[in-house]
Amino acid sequence: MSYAYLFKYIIIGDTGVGKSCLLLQFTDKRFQPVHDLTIGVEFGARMINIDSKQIKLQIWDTAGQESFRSITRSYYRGAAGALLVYDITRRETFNHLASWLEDARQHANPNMTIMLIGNKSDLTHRRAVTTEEGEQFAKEHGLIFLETSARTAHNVEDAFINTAREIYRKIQDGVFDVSNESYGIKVGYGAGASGQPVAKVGEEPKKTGGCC
Ligand SMILES: Nc1nc2c(ncn2[C@@H]2O[C@H](COP(=O)(O)OP(=O)(O)O)[C@@H](O)[C@H]2O)c(=O)[nH]1
Ligand SMILES: [Mg+2]
Repeated sequence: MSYAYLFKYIIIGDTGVGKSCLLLQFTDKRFQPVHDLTIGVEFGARMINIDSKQIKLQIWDTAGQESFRSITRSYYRGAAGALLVYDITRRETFNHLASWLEDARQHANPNMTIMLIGNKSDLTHRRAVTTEEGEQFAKEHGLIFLETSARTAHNVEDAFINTAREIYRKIQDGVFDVSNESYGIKVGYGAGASGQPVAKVGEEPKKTGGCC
């Protein structure tokens, strides 16, 4: 299926916070209580619509364990968006956010959009991190924030779609050189009848050589 843009996302955060479940809920609209541990990196894709444009999200789901951190790092570079996930019932996953952000800042492009997600919002009786703490952390670090439940699907669509809206807004504002795929954005064909690339917005002259 044709698209106006393709955005690459990466999902990061500690093991067990629900990264794979969030991806499955978004791509397949189902919750799988027992999910195999993600080994290395897996990916899913789904088409969404923003501003009457078809946008394909290509989402890379990473393993949270320290032993896979170096593999994960190599995926930051080509990502336009990141979902940084913690588990509202496990405070240590919230405490580790700073180290995940440090990794992202070091390895990703500086304009990558980061959505902070407090997952497992259905487990209210086991909550260990308040919504206000999540909001505060997001505000301090310039992130967008939502609490989600991969189990009930609460806010899962919004988490992925709001991130895409923000990336789309940055394209409109000319923040990215969209001809440079290392930003995690690909301009597609087909939304227009003319067969021309749909987006010319924010395009800059093509860079030669080097990266990023
Ligand atoms: N109650 C509840 N459990 C969840 C939710 N998301 C994930 N889980 C559970 O948390 C565990 C870890 O999920 P998984 O997606 O494998 O975590 P990952 O290691 O971050 O990919 C699994 O047992 C899931 O069933 C959620 O929103 N609510
Ligand atoms: Mg996983």
